[in-house]
Amino acid sequence: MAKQKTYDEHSIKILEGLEAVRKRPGMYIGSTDKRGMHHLVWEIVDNSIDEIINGYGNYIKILLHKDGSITVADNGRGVPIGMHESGKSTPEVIYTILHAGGKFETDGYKVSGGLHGVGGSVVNALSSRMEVTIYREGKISQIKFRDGGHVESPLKTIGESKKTGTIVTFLPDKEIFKNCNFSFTTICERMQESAFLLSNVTIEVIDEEDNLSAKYHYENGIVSFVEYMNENKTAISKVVHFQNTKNKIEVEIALQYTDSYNEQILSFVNNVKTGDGGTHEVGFKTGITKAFNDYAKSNGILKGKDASLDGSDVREGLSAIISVKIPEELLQFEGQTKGKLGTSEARSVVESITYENMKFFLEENKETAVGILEKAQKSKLAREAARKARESVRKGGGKNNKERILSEKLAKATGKDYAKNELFLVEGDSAGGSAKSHRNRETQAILPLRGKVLNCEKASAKDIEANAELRQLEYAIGAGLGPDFDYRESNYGKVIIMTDADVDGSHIQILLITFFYRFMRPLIEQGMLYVATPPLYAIETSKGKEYIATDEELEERKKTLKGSYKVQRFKGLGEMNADELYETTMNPANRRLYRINLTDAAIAEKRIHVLMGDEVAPRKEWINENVDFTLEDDFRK
Ligand code: 28G
Repeated sequence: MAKQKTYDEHSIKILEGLEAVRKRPGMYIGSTDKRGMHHLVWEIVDNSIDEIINGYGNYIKILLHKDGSITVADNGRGVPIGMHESGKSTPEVIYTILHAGGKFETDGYKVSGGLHGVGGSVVNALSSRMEVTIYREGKISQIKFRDGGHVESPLKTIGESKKTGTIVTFLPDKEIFKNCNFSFTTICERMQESAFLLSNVTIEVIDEEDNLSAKYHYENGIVSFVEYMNENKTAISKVVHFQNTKNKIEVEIALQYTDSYNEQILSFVNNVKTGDGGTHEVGFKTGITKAFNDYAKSNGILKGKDASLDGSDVREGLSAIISVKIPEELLQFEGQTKGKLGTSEARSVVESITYENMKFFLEENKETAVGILEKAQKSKLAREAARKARESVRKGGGKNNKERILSEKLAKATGKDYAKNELFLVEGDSAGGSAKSHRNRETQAILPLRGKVLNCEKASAKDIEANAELRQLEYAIGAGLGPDFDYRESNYGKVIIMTDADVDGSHIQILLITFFYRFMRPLIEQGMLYVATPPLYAIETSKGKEYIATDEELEERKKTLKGSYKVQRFKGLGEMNADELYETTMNPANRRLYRINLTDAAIAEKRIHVLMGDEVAPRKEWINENVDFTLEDDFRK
């Protein structure tokens, strides 16, 4: 008979497991910054979502407490409370034993989302305090942990109740997550998305510190999601909604056309966002392009064999949600963050379901079909005209005009290794002047921007051409616009937005990021767009001057400073002298750049709606609720 491990040996093994998580948190939650800390919340909430998807419960509540801890509660069946064969209670096992299948495991393809109980122990390991309260079998039971998963008080009954459900409270370990706090807005954005995907579930988020609350409940799921995406746009079709299952892959899609010039497609696999798309998105795009081209040809709208519409023409003005459910054995994810679906079966399944349903929709809604096709044809003409114009510029014609426009403001880099060159977009002529005078002339180019740039939320390529500031930007980068943009032709390997660290500055960041998101998206996809983070403070001591990036770092530094010192707060770039600006914010040896990713950009775009929308009400609300929350806040880690 195999020797049984003693209770103590067993406990030591468990603590070693939790310790491994604390040693390399990045392996389990990606990072230990703000994003990583929010990952803890997603892990716990995912357990509630799994319970609800299994058919138990319809309500999730999240409370952000004043002390930095957070509570997640659901009304599912409650975690089982029986004893495990090891002599420990089931909740103790669930929250202390590492389960296989961490999302960031390095074995390649692992399921993201939808694994029961995974993550609870990881969250416990990274928390200085965790409490699990369970309503089940007529009782209220509770277990408490401290310092990364050590049992402080084993599971015991603390009361009676007829309710069922699970409540988890945890305080992320400050040693691991330095200077981080939970963001009400970030949690709300994610929970709203979950509520759209799980129709008829109520998700409530409450911030006890700032007295904010939000409640999400959508009866019509992803149809409501598309309506929400198009809230401030003018629709030119009704919402098209279809679902079907083939080869064990379940597909649900909602889409609607608007009169805007942009496409917005969000995709999900097993309720988890696939930020980098993948086979399901590819299948959707192929299917919808084919449906429109077939319809247009068989109805005499497109004639001749080479006159077909490109995918990007057919998607102009399209908003869509693609939600697929794939069984575990077929799931494959790709890419660094595993945000891209790799399952190849999903491509053909989504393509054929999309094609069949869109063909049917177009046949049944001829007027809408013709409207969308007219728009797609205009897009095609505009695309061809833009390409011809660019070609003629490249061949020399029109070059003088372009040169003249550029010479006015752009201070170029002299180096010819374009990938090494950097374009700084600088808020204000005075900071622009400083940046020009002290830059590294070989690799750094400066384009000063005067005040707020155009809001591109609803702009077309034509609007960009009509706007002097954005036209300069387009020409400076020199790689085209919209569907014709080709990042390989960019004159710069990095484009760096440099604004004041104030509300106007972050507003300009949001406007610029939205411009890039809408008209030069591959630049973001390729990781070529950055935000500079100028220091907020300078401290002058007898030993000299030093620069401090954030409020938190200032407080830390003050603790260690002896003798007298002077603190200067930089309200804008213009308050630094040119040398300071270069050394702190532009010099690659010292600066900190924040790289914009697609998620940041999508958030910026959504925020612009609220910030700039025609409706006064949401704007006021936004300012009231988010005065402390700008994108900039996310950039300063
Ligand atoms: C509040 C914050 C996070 C949860 C449940 C419910 C059950 C459960 C959770 O079972 C063991 C292992 C895999 C199924 C299951 C209750 C069956 C019967 C549950 C949560 C059993 C864990 N009764 N609710 N875990 N699994 N909510 N919310 O964590 O096979 S976790």
